[in-house]
Amino acid sequence: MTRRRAAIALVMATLACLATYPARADDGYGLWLGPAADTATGAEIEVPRRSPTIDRAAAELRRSLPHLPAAVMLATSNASHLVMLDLDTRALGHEGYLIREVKIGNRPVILVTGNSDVAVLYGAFSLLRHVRAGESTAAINIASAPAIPLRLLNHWDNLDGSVERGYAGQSLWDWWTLPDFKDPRYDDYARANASIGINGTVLNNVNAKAESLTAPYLARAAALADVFRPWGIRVYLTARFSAPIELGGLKTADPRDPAVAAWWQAKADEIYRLIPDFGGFLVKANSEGQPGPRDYGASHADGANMLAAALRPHGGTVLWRAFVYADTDPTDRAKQAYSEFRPLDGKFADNVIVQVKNGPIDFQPREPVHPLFGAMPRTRLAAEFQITKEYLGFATHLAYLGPLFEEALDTQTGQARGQTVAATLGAISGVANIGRDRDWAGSTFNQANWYAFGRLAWDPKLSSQTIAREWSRQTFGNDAQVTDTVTAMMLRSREAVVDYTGPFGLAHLFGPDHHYGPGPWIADLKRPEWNPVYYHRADSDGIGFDRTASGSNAIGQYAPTIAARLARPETTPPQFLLWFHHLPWTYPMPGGETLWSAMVRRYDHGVAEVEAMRKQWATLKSRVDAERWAKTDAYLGIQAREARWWRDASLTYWMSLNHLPLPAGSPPPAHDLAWYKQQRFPFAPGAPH
Ligand code: BDP
Repeated sequence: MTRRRAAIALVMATLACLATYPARADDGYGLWLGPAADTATGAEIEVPRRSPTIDRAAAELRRSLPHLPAAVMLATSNASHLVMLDLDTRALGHEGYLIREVKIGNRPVILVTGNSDVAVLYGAFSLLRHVRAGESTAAINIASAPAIPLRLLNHWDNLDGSVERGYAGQSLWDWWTLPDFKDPRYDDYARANASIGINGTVLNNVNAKAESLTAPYLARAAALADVFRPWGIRVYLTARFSAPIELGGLKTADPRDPAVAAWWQAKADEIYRLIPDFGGFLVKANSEGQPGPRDYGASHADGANMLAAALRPHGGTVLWRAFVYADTDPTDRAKQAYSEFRPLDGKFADNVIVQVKNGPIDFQPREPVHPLFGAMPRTRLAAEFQITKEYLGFATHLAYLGPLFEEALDTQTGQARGQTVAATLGAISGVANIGRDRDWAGSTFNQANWYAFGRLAWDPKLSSQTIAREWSRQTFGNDAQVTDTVTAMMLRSREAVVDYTGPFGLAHLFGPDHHYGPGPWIADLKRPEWNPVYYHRADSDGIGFDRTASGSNAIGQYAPTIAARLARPETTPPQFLLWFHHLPWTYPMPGGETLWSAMVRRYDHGVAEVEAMRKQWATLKSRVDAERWAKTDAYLGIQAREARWWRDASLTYWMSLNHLPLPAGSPPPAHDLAWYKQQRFPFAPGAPH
């Protein structure tokens, strides 16, 4: 090739590249906040009174807000400049904000205000969202206050750096180099959380180690708390109930023993000397082998109240988990938390919050809501969701959880007129999906789940669709085709996972321990309720768990109006059919087809949905930066393969029981049942150790 032709070829190749890859590579580190602007943006920001928090709000606007026709003023509502405006900010509470165009000394000013510095910070992030969405600031007037006071991430991070059910690399917290080295990433983490209104973080695993309460680890937690404080984020720790024995050398951890209470009181005092705004303890007690008050014949309320008394002088809170089940109760695992906690309503101290998983079993792709919501009117409750996708395909499957969170939060409890689950909450916790991966969450789309959790925790009335659009625009820019396509993919994604893993309310069909892949045939684990067969109860005649009065009567734990609907399969929402009913394979479904053929159709639909998402994503190749495009594309490939595997393995197994053929047009599974049963995944990520 002559030099000239080579040069032309080079130019052509470059042009082709430019045409295909419009944006520079983006490794996703900037999350929905985008990469840092290279230069100042020109927006005029006025700050009458500075503080570490207000400074952060100002820096945020200086770095990302474009020039606006009016200056932006960041000031708390008590600032002298604002007196003559006579704003009524009482309804905003401590954290709510107001963004309004006002006149100050005859000048138009976009005022961002609230009753505290952190409220102003939240307002600044809200203004950025507004402008990034392409909305005008003329006559802007936005007021917003959080619906739920405590909005927390729960990290299941271990002191050795591993993360239980974590699929985004090692723990962010480098306990080994803390407190001397404060990785700048800790600040970036807090900033991202503040941008969506998260105001607390539990640093360590609910399967807790007592060592996290020793002086060296408390000093490390204090270093993190110092970084998070200006962002309005308080640190919480999990507390191992037997710590007085393990660390204090006591003979017992009985909550009624004064020496035990004194040990916790001294520990709380020690913590607050280091972390004056320490949030409190999260406790998993008498659950899956964790120690707790029941070991001594004391109740959950006895245990929680003893810890609450230690925190009370300092203003701390105990989050006591209701995730309990025991093999001593043979009836139905779905009933156990209610059976143990409902009788304790009114017995918990007022700085105790009982933290209830969104569903009665365990973070399945779909569960009905937990019957405890609305059923403990004299107890503060938290809802616990899993943001990390333990049961929805780990990091690789695209599953937008906005619809899952929304569905639970919007559900009517039936306990009080018009009461939704969201309305019963004093706190909300999300098990974090964050690790040391460059993109934080293991994939770009997993970032959306962190984002959606925070946005819904602030305002449970937001729709998951609105949040998806908002996230897409901030993450990929304002190209309408990208926003529409990404939103459409996101909105179909969770239902696809439900369909290919377990339609119609089937649940807990996952491989043991690691929970990767299908294992509906598993029947030999030690405890009955660890086995998938316990949940689906399939045999040659039918499938599903009878939770009506003729079965475990779990429906009796719901409010009477809800229970009445669940009592009969015809009035049970189809998505929960097999959760509540055991039905013949030939049960006639509403459209006339049999249950079996409807099930197969759903499995097939789940697989087809993933193919559809792949095709949608392919159309964005020239519109999304190459790095994020390629990773998502590869992950969708994994998901397509694994969706097919789930469908094939499940159908093969069901057919081994019901001996029914596949409906016409449904492709035969790729392997026989023995092949699926033989698959082993000893190094699957996230398993506890
Ligand atoms: C289950 C997880 C397990 C957790 C447990 C919990 O498999 O790793 O420890 O929940 O929430 O879903 O305590």
